[in-house]
Amino acid sequence: MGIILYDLAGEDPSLRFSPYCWRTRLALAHKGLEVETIPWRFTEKDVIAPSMQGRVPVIVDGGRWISDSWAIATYLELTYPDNPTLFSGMAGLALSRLYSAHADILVGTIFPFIALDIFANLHEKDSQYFRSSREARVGKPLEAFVAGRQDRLAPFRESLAPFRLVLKTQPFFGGEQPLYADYALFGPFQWARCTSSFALLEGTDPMHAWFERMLDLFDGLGRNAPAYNRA
Ligand SMILES: N[C@@H](CCC(=O)N[C@@H](CS)C(=O)NCC(=O)O)C(=O)O
Repeated sequence: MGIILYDLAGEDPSLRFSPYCWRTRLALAHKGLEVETIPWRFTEKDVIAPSMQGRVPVIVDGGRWISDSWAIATYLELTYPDNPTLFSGMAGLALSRLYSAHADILVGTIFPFIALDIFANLHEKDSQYFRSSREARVGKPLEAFVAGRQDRLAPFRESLAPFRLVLKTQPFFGGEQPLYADYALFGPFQWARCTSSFALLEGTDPMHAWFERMLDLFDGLGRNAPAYNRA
C-alpha cells in the first residue's frame, strides 16, 4: 500500500487548500511515491490523533505516522534515498530550511488577504471553529482583518524582491529543476489560488511566471486541482 496523506479539504472534499499539505503533495510527487489523499477538516482532530498533534499534513507510511511538512520532507528524503532528491545533499537540506521558514512567514503575510475567502470555502462543521480560532489569533473580526486589502498589495509584492532576483538567472529556486525550496514556496501561493480570486501577483511578475511553471509540474498536479467555485 502507498503512503496516506491527510489533506485539508473544504466543503467540497476535492478542494484541497492547505499551504503545508501542498508542499507535501509536491514532495511526494517529486519522490515518485504513490499517495492516497484523505480529505480532512480542521475539527477532525480524532482522525489524526495517532500523530499526537492536531495539524495537517500528516502522512502514514507503513504504519508510521509523521506530521509537520518539514519533518515529512526530511523523512521522505532519508527513507527513500534512491528516489529523486528533494534537497540535493545535506547542504541543500540545510539551505532549504530558509525557504521553508520564509514560506511559513508568507502564510502569515498572505492570510490577511484571503482569510474571508478561506472561510467561505469551509465545510460547515469547520466554519465556527475557524472563525473563532482565527479571530482570537488576529484580535478582530475576519471582515475587519481583510478590509483594505487592495491597499496592502504593493508592500506585499515589494517584499518578494529577493525571490525575483534569484529568478533572474534560474527558472526554479532549486536551479534548472525544482527542489523542495520550490515546493515550500509554492504552498502559500497555491493556498491563495485555491481559495480566492484575489490576484496576489501581477501577470508581469517573474514570481507569477515561476508559479505558472510550478502549476504545470507532475502533469499539472497543481493546475488541475479543484479550486474555489469560480462561477
Ligand atoms: N508547522 C506545520 C503547520 C501545519 C498547519 O498549521 N496546518 C494547518 C492547516 S494549513 C492545520 O492543520 N491547522 C489546524 C488547526 O488550525 O486547527 C507544518 O509545517 O506542517
